[in-house]
Amino acid sequence: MTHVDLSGLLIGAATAAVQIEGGDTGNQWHEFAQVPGRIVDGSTPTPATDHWTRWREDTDLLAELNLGIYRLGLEWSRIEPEPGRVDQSAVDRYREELTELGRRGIRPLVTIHHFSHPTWFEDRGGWTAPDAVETFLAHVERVVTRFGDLVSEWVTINEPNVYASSGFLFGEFPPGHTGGWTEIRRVLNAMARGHCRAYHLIHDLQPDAKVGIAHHLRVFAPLNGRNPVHRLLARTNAYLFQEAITDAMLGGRFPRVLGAQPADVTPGTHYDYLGINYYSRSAVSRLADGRFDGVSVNDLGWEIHPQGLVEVARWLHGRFPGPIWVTENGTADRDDAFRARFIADHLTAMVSSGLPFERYYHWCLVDNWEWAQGYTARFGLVELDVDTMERRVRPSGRFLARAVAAGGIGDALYEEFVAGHDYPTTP
Ligand code: IFM
Repeated sequence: MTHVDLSGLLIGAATAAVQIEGGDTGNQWHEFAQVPGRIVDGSTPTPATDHWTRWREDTDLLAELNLGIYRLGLEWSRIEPEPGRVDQSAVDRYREELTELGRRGIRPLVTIHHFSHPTWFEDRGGWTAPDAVETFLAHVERVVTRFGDLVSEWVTINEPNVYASSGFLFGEFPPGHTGGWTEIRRVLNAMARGHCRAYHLIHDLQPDAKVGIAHHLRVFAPLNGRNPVHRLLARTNAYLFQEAITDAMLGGRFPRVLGAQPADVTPGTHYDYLGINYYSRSAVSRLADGRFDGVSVNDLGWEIHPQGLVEVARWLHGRFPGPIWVTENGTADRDDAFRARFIADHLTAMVSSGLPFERYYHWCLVDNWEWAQGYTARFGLVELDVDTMERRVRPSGRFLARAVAAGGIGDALYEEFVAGHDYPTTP
């Protein structure tokens, strides 16, 4: 069956400040990217997509694509370039953009921490510093008091598990450490405390706010289902990578593996929605990611496994009931060969699941600066010419726009954009 009814879903796009804005030299990614070899194409987050100056054009694109919701980040280092000093011109610039989104009827969901923060915070130890949580909370309060009249939906922290593992185990994110669990635990413990306390702080300031995290969840499957070691490792990876931190952040309950229960966090509900960033499945035979043979993959070699979105959402919802917002889902597809199919397959899986999916934010709007992948991974509904900064809507962008306008994917739309556009597969 090809027809999918999308009338019960709000559909939009998601972005992150450093990945699109360009021109900010005060964040730790700017510094990290200066060292040759860290970013695959040698690029830095300037100019990214130059959204800082081209935001009106990008807002036009959101409207052109019929997207009624938009997830964006506020860059901490722009707002507080030095400890305690607020840059009013940055606040004004963000307010202008948020005001325009409101005028267009595009509802913003604002991320407060998305992998980046000021260099001065990083230099003090970042999330491993003893006062990290208090420093973050001061920033949260600053942001909510300055933007709360324009924003009522917040993501406190994006993908704490990716931030901690990439920055403190794999060395691919700043600070580029390859240590072990001790540092990761400190980071995760601080981020979870920061989120739980921010949840209450935001509600004190804005009782009707909707607050959550954007949690990176993946499927961990044993490479060989009959191998008990693979099965055990798949369980272990899932627990250490995403399950323990879920309990701490959403339930305020810190499993021992994340350190002691903090005195300032009481177990209870710490979310208003379940934010899920979903991309792929891992085939596990060791403590690192692997992949099955003969599966569909994107340009980065990530398995495309739409049903996995339902699987992780069912697990999360079973543990923490609530409305589900897919805060990110998308794929690296430079030639736009299969993105429309990817979107159709994930939306179909969501809608047929019977789970309370309320929103879908596609990652991302315009091809962006993809952290350690630089400009090489193309996730956009809109193609970016990195030399001219020219934007061009891809066919998959037009497909999504038409699906939103029609309230579903009908047979004709499916035939035009999806049929015959198959995924690449591995041998
Ligand atoms: O670009 C990232 C984003 O910042 C966090 N989630 C995954 C995306 C694709 O890799």
